[in-house]
Amino acid sequence: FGGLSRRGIGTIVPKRWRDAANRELKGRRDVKELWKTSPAGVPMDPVYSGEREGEELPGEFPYTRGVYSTMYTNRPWTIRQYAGFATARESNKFYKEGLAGGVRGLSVAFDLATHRGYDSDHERVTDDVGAAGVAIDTVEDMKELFDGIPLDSVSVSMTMNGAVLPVLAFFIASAKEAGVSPSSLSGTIQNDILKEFMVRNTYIYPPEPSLRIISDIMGYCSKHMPKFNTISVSGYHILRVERERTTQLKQLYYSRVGLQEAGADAVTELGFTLADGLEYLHCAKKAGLEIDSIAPRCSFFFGIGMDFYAEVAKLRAARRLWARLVKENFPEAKKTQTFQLRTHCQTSGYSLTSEDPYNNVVRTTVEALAAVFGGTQSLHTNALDEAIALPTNFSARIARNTQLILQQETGIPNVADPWGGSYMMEALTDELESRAQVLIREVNEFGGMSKSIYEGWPKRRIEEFSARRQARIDSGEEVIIGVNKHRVQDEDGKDNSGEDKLRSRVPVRIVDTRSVRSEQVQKLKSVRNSRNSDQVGSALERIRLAASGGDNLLEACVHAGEVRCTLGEISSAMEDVWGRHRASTGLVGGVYGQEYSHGDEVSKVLELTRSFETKTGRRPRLLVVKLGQDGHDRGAKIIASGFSDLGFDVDLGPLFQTPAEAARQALESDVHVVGISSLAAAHRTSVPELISEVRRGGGEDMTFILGGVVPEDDFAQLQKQGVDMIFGPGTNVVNAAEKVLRHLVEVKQV
Ligand code: DCA
Repeated sequence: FGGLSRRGIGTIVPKRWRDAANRELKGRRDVKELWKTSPAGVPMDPVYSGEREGEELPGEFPYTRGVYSTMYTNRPWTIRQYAGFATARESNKFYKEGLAGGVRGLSVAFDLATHRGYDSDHERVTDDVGAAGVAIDTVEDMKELFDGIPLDSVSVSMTMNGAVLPVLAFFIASAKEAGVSPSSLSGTIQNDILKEFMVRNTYIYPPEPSLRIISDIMGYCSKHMPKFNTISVSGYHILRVERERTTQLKQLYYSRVGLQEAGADAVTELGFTLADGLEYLHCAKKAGLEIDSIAPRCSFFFGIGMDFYAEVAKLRAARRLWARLVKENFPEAKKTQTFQLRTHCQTSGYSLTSEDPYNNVVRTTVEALAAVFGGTQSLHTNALDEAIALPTNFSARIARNTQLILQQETGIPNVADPWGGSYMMEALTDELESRAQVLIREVNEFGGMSKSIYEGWPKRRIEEFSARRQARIDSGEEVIIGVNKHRVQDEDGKDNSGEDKLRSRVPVRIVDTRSVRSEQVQKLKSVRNSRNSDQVGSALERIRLAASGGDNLLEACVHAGEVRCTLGEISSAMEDVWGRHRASTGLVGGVYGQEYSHGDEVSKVLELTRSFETKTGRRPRLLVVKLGQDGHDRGAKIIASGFSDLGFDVDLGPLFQTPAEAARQALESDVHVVGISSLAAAHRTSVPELISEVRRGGGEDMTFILGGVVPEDDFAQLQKQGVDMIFGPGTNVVNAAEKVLRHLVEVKQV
């Protein structure tokens, strides 16, 4: 065997690594097969080491170099593309095409109605059904979603946090009906409610019962579903929430929470995510569960942005820090897997631009490389059009092929942790680890993550950072090619003003939410007509009792699913006991103005707002609203705090408003401008509805501005319906404020 270790090309593969690799291979392969050659024929070892006493190798505690000894040399990462839209039938077709094209695991995106626990026929979700993900109302939908897909061999991840109980229950019940027992199901449920309170807002219940749900799921799965990951503690959203587009669901736009120093945003993501993870383990322990029965099925989810080296180091630091934290916090832990941080990664939605969108292929490739060099277990690569709409078949294929090319053409999977031993990478890993530790200490001083979240400081910190970063991008300090530098028009030598025209046109997928909704309403009717109402009544009563204490909630929900209770019924049975959580809306002030480096532009806008006030007797007043069930409010908050720093009097509407509720608020506050932030395709129906409600109520002169993810093809229609200005991702807040002021004065003659 010795001949396979080649002194002379830099390393000897230590015997202890070969022994560990053999254990991992479980006799299924000969370890010699892990020695490969590069695509051009250069021989390569599966691992390289510095031949130093006591040095850490891949697969060894604290897992800096990877959770497996063999890593991709034995099994490459899972290509897991997040997808889902319209009906279960259409999504099923999309999944099957993906699997046939090389996707290895599924990842389901649900629509916002499902996330928030509403059936498709509920009055609050008229525009949300099937828009940002697939609509699921009953077990029947879930059966259709996985029809013909072998659930005992394909692992399924589901991004669900609010309505996590009915969704997981429907998954279990539908698998059982397809002949697959819960014990054979592999996959992951996101189930990370703390970050919903921090950033994404798709919660339903208050924090305390929400945490109880997590423990109940962990308890049920540790007994009945040993292969299923019960949580995916998610940093992705923490890091990049701002340009959120929920479309493809994954909340595609995540704010780049930027600290000032390079790499510091990775620290925020790392610190808060690991602190969340610890909190969940503590809760489960408090609920009587053993650490070694739950922690091995606790997984993570990180976003990977353009800060290449820092992102690689982030994953290495995450594993090391997690292993050490678990050891420190749970001295009783024994199982190896308890200490191992296994993670999914997604390339950053925030880094995608709607301007010059083919650049996004390059960005995604670079980010995918960072995830792979960092040792991710599973990866989603974004499609090039995700800053504009849901991926088309074409863009989804390119995204998937990006990973296939990395796996099959480059030789990258030939080596475990190729960066191990690099002076730079090891130093960066140490740096990120120690900075994240400081943040985690701060959380501990506050009494843990739940307490910190109730106090609101992590959210404020994230919002401050994202306002700062937006200011840096707007002032050009942070370069985004095609957005604040080398814009398409710049190269043509034309005027830079007509922002909307700059976007290169790409074909977009449009979901006809009206027809999805009417199909779902029909399906709901037929389920309701064919079930036994006594069974339904007693199943829902059992859930209420379980919610008041007692039975395992997931067990009660599986039963409810089986007798065809709907998602909305199950959710509201728990709401009867716990109520629905309402978040307060607050603004961070002063941050944008301070950070924006072109003081002269800010002064110019402030001058305009002052002269507006002198002339009209009050400051220009703006109401920022979000309509429907889209809870991604980072963009709305940045606009609100940016405009406020520029002299506007800003109101921020509560989340989840209907058009009528938003119109009432606009009229009561007598605002000059209503700014609607739309990331989940609500603009086509909700926006015109809001405008006509305002007009009907007497607000004939009100100005309407729309921001977020709006395909260019919709611009003309929206303008006809009364939208005065449309600002897409990448809009400079100072320029937008100036345009709005000029519009008020010159067009509306306020
Ligand atoms: N040698 C031996 N076995 C290996 C190796 C290797 N080099 N690499 C992986 N495996 C095994 C694992 O042990 C695992 O087996 P198990 O199920 O018996 O434990 C199996 O292969 C699958 O590998 P894993 O690394 O767990 O990868 P995934 O199944 O893709 O899971 C994970 C990744 C992050 C843990 C999961 O939570 C996930 O898929 N998350 C996705 C979340 C998501 O999609 N979010 C969307 C927003």
